[in-house]
Amino acid sequence: MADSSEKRELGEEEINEFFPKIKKSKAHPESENGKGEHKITENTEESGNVLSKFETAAVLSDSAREKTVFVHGKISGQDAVVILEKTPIQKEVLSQIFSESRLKLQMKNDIYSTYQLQAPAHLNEIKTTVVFPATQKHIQKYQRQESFLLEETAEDYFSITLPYIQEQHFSVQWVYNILEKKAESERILFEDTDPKTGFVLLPDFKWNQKQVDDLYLIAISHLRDIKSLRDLTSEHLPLLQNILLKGQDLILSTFGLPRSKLRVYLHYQPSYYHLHVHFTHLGFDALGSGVERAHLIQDVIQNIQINPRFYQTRTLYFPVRADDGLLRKYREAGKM
Ligand code: G7M
Repeated sequence: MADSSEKRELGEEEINEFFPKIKKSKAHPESENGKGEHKITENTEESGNVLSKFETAAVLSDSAREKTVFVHGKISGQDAVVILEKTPIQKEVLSQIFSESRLKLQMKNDIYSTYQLQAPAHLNEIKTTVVFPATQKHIQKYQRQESFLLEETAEDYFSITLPYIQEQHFSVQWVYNILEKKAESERILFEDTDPKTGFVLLPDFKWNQKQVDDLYLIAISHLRDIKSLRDLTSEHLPLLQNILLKGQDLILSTFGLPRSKLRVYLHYQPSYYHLHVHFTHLGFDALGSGVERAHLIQDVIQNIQINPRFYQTRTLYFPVRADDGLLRKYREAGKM
C-alpha cells in the first residue's frame, strides 16, 4: 500500500464530478451471448435486487486476504457468477464510523480490547459484480485452479496459441460497447478519437472509484485488429506512446498521481483479445500485476524500438490454469 502521506482520497464532490452516475442504456442487439438478450449492464439508480433470486451452486474461490468471494449460481435457471468484495475504508467516513456504529466487546485484557463494530448500512457496502448470463468460460475463469507457466516460442504462438484463440471466439462485445458509447459512456475519463493512435480511458470495473490507493483504469485502443502483445510492431509505437503519455497526464490532472506512482502494463495472455492497457496505482498489488503476466508498457516500447519484430520473434512466458484449453493443446503438442 502507498504511504499514508501519499494517500489521496476522493471527496464526495470530486467523486461526483469525475464519476457522475451512469445512465441506463439500451440492450445492444449483438450482446455477449450473441442473442441480443443480454442487457448492457450499467449501474442504474435503485434497480431492484437482481440477486434476490440467485441460487448459489458453488463457491468458485475466495480469499480472506483480498476479502473476496466468487460464487457460481443460477438466476431463473441460467448460469451467473457473482463477485463480492469488501472495499477499503475511506478516511472521510471515519468519524461517522466511530460515532454511528454499535460496538460489541469481544475481549479485554489489560490495555488491549477487541470489538465487533456494526457500522450503519450505508458505510458497510460490498462491491458486487454480476456476470449474467455467464458462460462456462466465465465460470472456469473464476474457479480456483493450480497454475502452470507456459513457454511459448514464436513458432508455438503461430501453430498452437493463435489457432486456439481464433477458435475460442471469446466475446469482446463489452469493449465495442465502450468504444461505440453504448455502455459506460459516462464513465469515460478521456478519449482521443484518432482512428490509429486514439483510445478511450475509463475505470476498470474492478475499481470502485472511491479512493486513489487502488486506482485502476484501462485504456482501450480504437484500433480493433491488435489482439495482444504478439501483434505489436514498430507501426504501433505512436499508439503505445500516446496511450502512455496522455493516460499519465489525465491521471495526474484528475487524481494528482504522478507517473512515478503508476504501473502501466499489458497482460500476456490477456483475457480479452483487443488491445488494452492497464493503469494501476504502484502501491496497489493489483491481481495480474506480477511478472509472469504483466509487461510494463515502457519496456514494451523500448523492446520494439530495439527490434521492430521483437514480439513476433521472442519466446514469451505466461501462466495458465489447470483447466485451460490452451494448456491441453500444449500437452497434446508434447510441449509440457
Ligand atoms: O486480462 P486482461 O488484460 O484482458 O484484462 C481485462 C480488464 O478489463 C480486466 O482488468 C477487467 O477487470 C476489465 N474489464 C472486464 N470487463 C468485462 C469489463 C467491463 O465490462 N467494463 C470495464 N470497465 N472493465 C472491464
